Amino acid sequence: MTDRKVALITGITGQDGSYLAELLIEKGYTVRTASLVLIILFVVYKNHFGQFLTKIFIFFSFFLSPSLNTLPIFHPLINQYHYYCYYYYEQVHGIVRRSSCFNTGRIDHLYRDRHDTGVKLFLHYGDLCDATNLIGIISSVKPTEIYNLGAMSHVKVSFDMPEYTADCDGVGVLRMLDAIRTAGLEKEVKFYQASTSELYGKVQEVPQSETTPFYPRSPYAVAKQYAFWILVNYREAYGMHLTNGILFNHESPRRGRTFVTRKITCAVARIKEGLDKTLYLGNLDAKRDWGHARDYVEGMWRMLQEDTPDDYVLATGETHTVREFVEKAFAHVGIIIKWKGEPGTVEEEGVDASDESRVLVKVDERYFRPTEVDLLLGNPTKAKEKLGWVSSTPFDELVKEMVLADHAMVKGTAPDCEKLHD
Ligand code: NAP
Ligand code: G4F
Repeated sequence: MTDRKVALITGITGQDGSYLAELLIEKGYTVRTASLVLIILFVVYKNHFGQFLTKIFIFFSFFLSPSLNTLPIFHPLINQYHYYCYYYYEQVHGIVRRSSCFNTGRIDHLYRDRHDTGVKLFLHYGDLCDATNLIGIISSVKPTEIYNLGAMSHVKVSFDMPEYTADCDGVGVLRMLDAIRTAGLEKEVKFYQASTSELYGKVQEVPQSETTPFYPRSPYAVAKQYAFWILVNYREAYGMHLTNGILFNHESPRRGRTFVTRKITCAVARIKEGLDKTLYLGNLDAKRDWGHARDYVEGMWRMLQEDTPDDYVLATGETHTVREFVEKAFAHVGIIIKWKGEPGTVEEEGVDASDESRVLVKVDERYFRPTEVDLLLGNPTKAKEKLGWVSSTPFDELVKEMVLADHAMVKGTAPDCEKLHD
């Protein structure tokens, strides 16, 4: 393994990809740029500073570079002289799918034109279904860490597009692993695979941990199960540093709007502002272990800092129903939901407790799944003990942050990071 730090993220335009790119840039993946620039400056001006001071400085800039890099006083120098060590500046790379309109809304705040100084994020067109393209990108970028977050990630949609889901989410991982081997980087790269709690499906024990048997319940989960095992096989067969992160649901204001949490918080904001009347949902009794995406990308990073690859569950250790999420989200805009009708049927509805003629939530069977995952509850003990990782955003805080963000967006006081609609 090398001490270069060059990360490549597939799925960088998605929720997790955007938080991870932010995290890696924040973590100072440009550390060596700072030290190199400063060394060059001191060597060039050594007569000015004197030999002794220069040697001392070089010594400290190698060993204390992380702290030097974070000092704002050095930022103008780093930006001005970055071309002396351009190589080290190209630290975070992302693969973006070609689209007829911009799909980079979640990372636009990180992206700068390549002709500018101090560029930290580089984007490449690519697709997990195109092996030649993946070999080309991996061979030229020569990453030291790959985070494979790209996927057709919607469970319900996977029933409509099972073959594509298998290709992208299952075989796509095989393509990535073989691209690493083709590029001759199997001893250089640490690889993270975005595995999922959906693998537990029809759960065989509660709570679920790394040792719980899998029982996938959707084409999405079956594809991800192939990905999980091909990774384990390549790890054992070729001694590669490959890690599965079995992540339970994690949400944020950047969550896609067709996932249930964001669908709810968007609707709550629009109903509050009088733009919509009713929110239509499927199974209100499904239970999920919901954390915050920002916490979970920190866990992904920690997994790849380990010397030995392994598989880890990331979860909060708490579970809540969709119904509870709905109640809490409406409560944040001052609306109390009262449930009426036969629970668990399409007859059930949620009305405004202060004006029962206002039907705010209805059940639409269009959102039911052919096979459902009723209960997910993770046991994150291994991640806590080995990585020192814990989920730090409580459920109430997560719901509140999402509602406030969507309310601000609907009122036009905050930007809309993407324009997808359910
Ligand atoms: P997301 O917001 O749906 O993002 C998915 C990303 O994958 C997007 O950047 C998307 O590009 C990209 N993508 C889709 N098809 C691709 C293809 N054929 N080739 C290359 N890229 C492709 O998902 P997320 O919530 O960030 O989740 C990230 C990963 O973690 C996914 O693999 C997901 O299955 C997994 N996961 C998520 C959770 C969760 O609760 N969020 C839990 C467990 C596992 P576009 O922007 O162009 O669509
Ligand atoms: O928000 P969801 O669509 O997420 P789901 O199916 O749990 O999958 C997410 O988490 C997985 C990790 O466990 C990831 F691997 C996956 O990529 C994705 O990020 O649905 C959550 C629950 C389900 O039980 C669903 O049936 O909410 C229920 N639900 C009820 N009404 C609904 C709706 N889900 C959606 N999307 N839309 C509804 O109207």
